[in-house]
Amino acid sequence: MSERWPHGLVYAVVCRWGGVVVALGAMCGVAGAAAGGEPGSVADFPPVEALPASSELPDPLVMFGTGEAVRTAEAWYRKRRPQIVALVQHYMYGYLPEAPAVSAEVRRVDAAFLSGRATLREVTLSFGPPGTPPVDLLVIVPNGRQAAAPVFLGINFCGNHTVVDDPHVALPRSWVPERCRGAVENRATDEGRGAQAEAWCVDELIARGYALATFYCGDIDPDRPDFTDGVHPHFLRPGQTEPGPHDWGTIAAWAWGLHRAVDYLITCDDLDRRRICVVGHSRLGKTALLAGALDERIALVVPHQSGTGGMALSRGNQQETVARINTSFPHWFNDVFCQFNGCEELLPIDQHLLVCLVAPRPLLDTEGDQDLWANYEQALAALRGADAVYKLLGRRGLVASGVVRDDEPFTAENCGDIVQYRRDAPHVLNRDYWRRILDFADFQLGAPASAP
Ligand code: GTR
Repeated sequence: MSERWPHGLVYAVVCRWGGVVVALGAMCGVAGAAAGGEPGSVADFPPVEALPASSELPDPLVMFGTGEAVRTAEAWYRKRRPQIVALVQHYMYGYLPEAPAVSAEVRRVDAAFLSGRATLREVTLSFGPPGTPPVDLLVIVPNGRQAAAPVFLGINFCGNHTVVDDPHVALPRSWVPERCRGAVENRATDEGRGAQAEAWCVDELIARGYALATFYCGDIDPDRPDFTDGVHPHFLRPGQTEPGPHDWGTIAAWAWGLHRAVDYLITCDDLDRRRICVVGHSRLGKTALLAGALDERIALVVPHQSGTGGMALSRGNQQETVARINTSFPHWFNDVFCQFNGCEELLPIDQHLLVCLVAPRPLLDTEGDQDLWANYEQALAALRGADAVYKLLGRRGLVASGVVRDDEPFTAENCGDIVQYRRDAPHVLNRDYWRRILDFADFQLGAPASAP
C-alpha cells in the first residue's frame, strides 16, 4: 500500500457522536494542481488542433511535450505523474477545485443496525462557499471488531435510503432521476427504500468485517446536462455564468465529492484510514477510477463495469466511442473533451494513464462477459498499458493473463496489483461481484480483524 500522502495534508479531530459539528480542517490534495502550477490553475498545454496524432497509446514513461524518458521512480513522482494529473483534467474531466475545509455533523446513530451487528450513522458534510449543498453520508460500521474497520466508499445512484431497507435513513433533498424506484416528479419517496440493497449487500460487507460509506451522486451534482444545480454554480470564478472549457464536468465533481468523504473518513477512529477502498458502478465506476487516481489516501480502487471514460481505452473503442458518450452525456466531461469526438488519436492521454496514477496501489477491474458495451477487452488493454509504471515502482503489476474468472481464488500466481476479474454476467453490481471484490481486498490489504 502507498505510504505517500498528498502534499500539505492538514487534518485534525476525530469523529464525535450526536449532532456535534466537527471542522475537519483544510485539505490540500494533489487533484487541483496543474503541472508546476498553483492548485486550480490551467496548465500550459497546446490547443487540441495543435496536438500530434498517434494511434499508439501515449507511453506513460515518456514526458508529453519534450519526449524525455522517465527512468526512475523519483522522476515518475516528481515529473511525469504530476503532468498526467494535469493532462487528464485539462483535456478530459476538467480541473477539480482546490479542496475546501469540510465540517461534519453526525445527525443520527443507530448502534443496533442489522440486529446489532453494525452501527449506522448519518453524517452531513458541509463545505465550500455559502450555499453549497451539503452531502449526506451514510456510514455503516461492523460492531464488536477488535480493530478499526477497512471501509468501502462509493456513490449511489438514487439515494442513501435505497442502499438499505431502513425506515429512518434520510431521503435525498435534491433532484432524483425518474427511473429510480419511488421517484415522484424527481423527488425521492419512501417507496424507494431498499431498492438498491442487492447492489450494495451491506450484510455481506459487515459479515466480512468491512464498513460501507456512501452518498447520493445528486448531492454533489444531479445527473442531468446542466450546471445550474449541485456544486458547480458555487465554484464559478468571477464573471462566469457556467463552467469554462477546462472546468470540471459532472464526473470530476462526483470524484471531488468522494475526496470530501475521504476527508471525513480519515478522522474516524472506528475506520482504518489506511484501508479506504473506492468502488463504483458504470458512470460511478468512471468516477471511482478518477477519484482513486487523484487521491493517494485511497488504498484500493474498484471501477466496476466502468467502460468509456473509465477503464476502457478511448483509442480503438468500437463500442461507446468518445463522440457517442459526449453526445449522450455532454455534462460528464469538460468541453475540451468534445474536440476529440472522432479523433481519439489526438488525445495526449488514454485511460491506461488513470491506472498509472493509481500505481503502486492495487486496482481491480471488474467486468461481465455479457456487458460488451463496457468493453472488457479495452479495459484489459488499459491494464496492460499501465503495467510498466507498476514495475518501475517495484511492484508486480499485471501477472499471468491478467484475468481471473468466476470463482477462481486470487493467488500470487494469477493476481498482481492490477487484475481484471470477469464473470458471465450482464451490466450489474450484485452479491456475486461483492464476494470477489472483498476477496481481492482481503488478498491485497489483509483480511479485517475478526469478531471476538
Ligand atoms: C450508459 C453509458 C455508459 C455507462 C452507463 C451507466 O448509458 O453509455 O458509459 O456509464 O450508462 O452509467 O449506467
